[in-house]
Amino acid sequence: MNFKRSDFPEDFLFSAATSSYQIEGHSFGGAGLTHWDTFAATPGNVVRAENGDIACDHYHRYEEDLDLAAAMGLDAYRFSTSWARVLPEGRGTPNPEGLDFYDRLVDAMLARNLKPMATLYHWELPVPLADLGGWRNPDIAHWFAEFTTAIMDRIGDRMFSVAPINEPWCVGWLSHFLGHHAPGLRDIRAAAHAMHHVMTAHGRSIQAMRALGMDNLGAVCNFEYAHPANDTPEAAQAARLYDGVYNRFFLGGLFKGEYPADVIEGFTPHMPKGWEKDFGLIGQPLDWLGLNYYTCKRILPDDGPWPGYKEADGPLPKTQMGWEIYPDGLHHFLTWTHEEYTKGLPLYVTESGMANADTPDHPDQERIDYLNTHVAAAKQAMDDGVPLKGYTFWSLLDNYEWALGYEKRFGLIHVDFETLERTPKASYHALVKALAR
Ligand code: IFM
Repeated sequence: MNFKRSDFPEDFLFSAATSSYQIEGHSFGGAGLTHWDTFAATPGNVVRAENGDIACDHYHRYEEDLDLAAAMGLDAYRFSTSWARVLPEGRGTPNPEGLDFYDRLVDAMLARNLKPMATLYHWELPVPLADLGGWRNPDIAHWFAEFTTAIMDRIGDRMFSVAPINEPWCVGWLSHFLGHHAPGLRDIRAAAHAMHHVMTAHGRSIQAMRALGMDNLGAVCNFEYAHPANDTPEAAQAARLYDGVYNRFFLGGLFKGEYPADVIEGFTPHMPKGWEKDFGLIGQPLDWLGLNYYTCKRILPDDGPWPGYKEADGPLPKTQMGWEIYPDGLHHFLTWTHEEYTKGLPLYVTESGMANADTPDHPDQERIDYLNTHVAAAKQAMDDGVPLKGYTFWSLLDNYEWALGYEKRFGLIHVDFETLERTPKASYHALVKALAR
């Protein structure tokens, strides 16, 4: 690596992230069915119809995985809690095995001096709630607060930090407008409802954790830099709207008490009744904001109904996901978020990384380069005055990349999905050197 720990302040936190459904093995420990189980069981939704039944079997191998995280020199570990593992019916009686698992997992982090950074929801909605409309139903804010209390009542005393929901754009737009993720809807009304309810659920969850006396609570949003694909004013306008839907909608709700006018123009006929009155709930005071960043997009205008844009191919080198590598975007979002929205609130990079078609003995130079250039962009933002407090690599392990199955490898540690053997990649070893004290 071309950075080292001593380039950063003493209290700067390096961490790696995973999420429950992507690594745990959802068939173990009495977890209830999630909408990812039914989505994956529907032909055509997921590559080879793969699901999270076994995943990395982290449920049984978490000690080994946390040993590897600690040996990398990390300060913290960002994980998520599965709603359906804790409350198999989504509400009501908790699954004792689920609560015990997260209890053991958190203690195992603390035993290794890894600060637990939790996310409550990383996309696996219990099916009994999906049957009631899931994120389209306004009651989800109350259901989510019940889940928040159920899990945090058990482990909240040992959290370093908690965010309610990972990547609201994915829960809302990707899953209800683009239909790429569960529940696979392609409907503007469903998307407008889900995008608003994800915000109200965030607010209720923060309230529930404050009621438990918890602090260091934040939110985690994802960002994509939108380049107009050509020099026309139409492409500039299309890119601006892409930025509105992706980047400005959720920050506006959380920090400005409003959604951006260009998005609301398209959403107004489809928003849930009374949405304008919810900003008091949505804008609960936060202690930090997390930014997940991977790539940029090239945007063109498109015929047809709002939003009337489409993606075009871009010229930069791409990862296994087909995503262009654009570290300047990370610098942009850190400085822009700080200046326009959070104005001094601590920021964290809560995910960044790349997928590659790795084998255990791959030289891994592409990932080392990706990490170097993105960490440098974050450091530059700090030097420019952004209060960045930590940087999280996605991901600790190769894992279930949702609709793309197990083929896209984001891990610092290679996982053989036949034998479940873990093999640290060259990027892992480079980080061990960079993060040494
Ligand atoms: O694997 C995902 C993760 O679940 C959320 N953020 C982006 C990652 C890579 O696509």
